[in-house]
Amino acid sequence: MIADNFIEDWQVFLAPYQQAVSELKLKLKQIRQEYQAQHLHAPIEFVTGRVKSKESILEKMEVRQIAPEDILIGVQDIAGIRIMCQFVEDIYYTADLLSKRQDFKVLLIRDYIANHKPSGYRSYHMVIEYPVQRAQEVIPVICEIQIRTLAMNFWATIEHSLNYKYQGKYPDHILKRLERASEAAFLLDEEMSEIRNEIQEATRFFEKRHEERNKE
Ligand code: 0O2
Repeated sequence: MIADNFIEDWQVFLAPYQQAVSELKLKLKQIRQEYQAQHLHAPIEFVTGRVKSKESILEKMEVRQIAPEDILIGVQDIAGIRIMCQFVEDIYYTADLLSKRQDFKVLLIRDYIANHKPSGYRSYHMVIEYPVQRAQEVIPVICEIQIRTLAMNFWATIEHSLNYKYQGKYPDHILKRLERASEAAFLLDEEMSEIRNEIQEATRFFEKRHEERNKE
């Protein structure tokens, strides 16, 4: 493992990333609440976030041969936000909302939905620069936002766990199953998109009923 002493104090180094993740999670969850309050289809289903551990950062640097001085450009997902959506259309709608925000700048986009990775991975990645207000300074923090459907997330979560075991060197039968599962997730998204108007109407009806019942 690569030595960790090129960062003087990891806790201090990671603190702005932690703040960025907490603030962004709160702000993005707010989008869902805004749509729900107006009885509109919410483009965001749920939001999660995490800060990469020191060990995981060092491991990525080692695997990708990233020099210590390149950590900030080389590891862009130290702060990671994941947005889950019901439909593929919601992903692009959400990406558009995010690209128009005033509180961060989008640096680059990797669209693994239009072009999935060879692994079968599909997701929409946005690398942003988010200014974190600390006590005495503003620190621009790089953060990766992944936007995906529930089906894409299901596949990626399973594949990620399997990857721990096989380190990307899957036996043929597993590789084949993963490819088929990725294709199945793609078809599921397509089918759901076809009936999305009905689903959205049903959701609105259910939420309204739920609200009325709570008032009684
Ligand atoms: P974690 O935090 O445990 O999820 P790049 O390949 O550098 O051009 P990319 O894909 O944006 O661009 O960056 P990178 O570093 O390859 O991947 C960043 C994150 O995207 C990963 O984080 C995963 O969350 C997700 N990801 C990318 N490719 C795959 C894939 O093939 N399968 C799955 N399951 N997830 C993927 P980490 O580093 O895995 O850590």
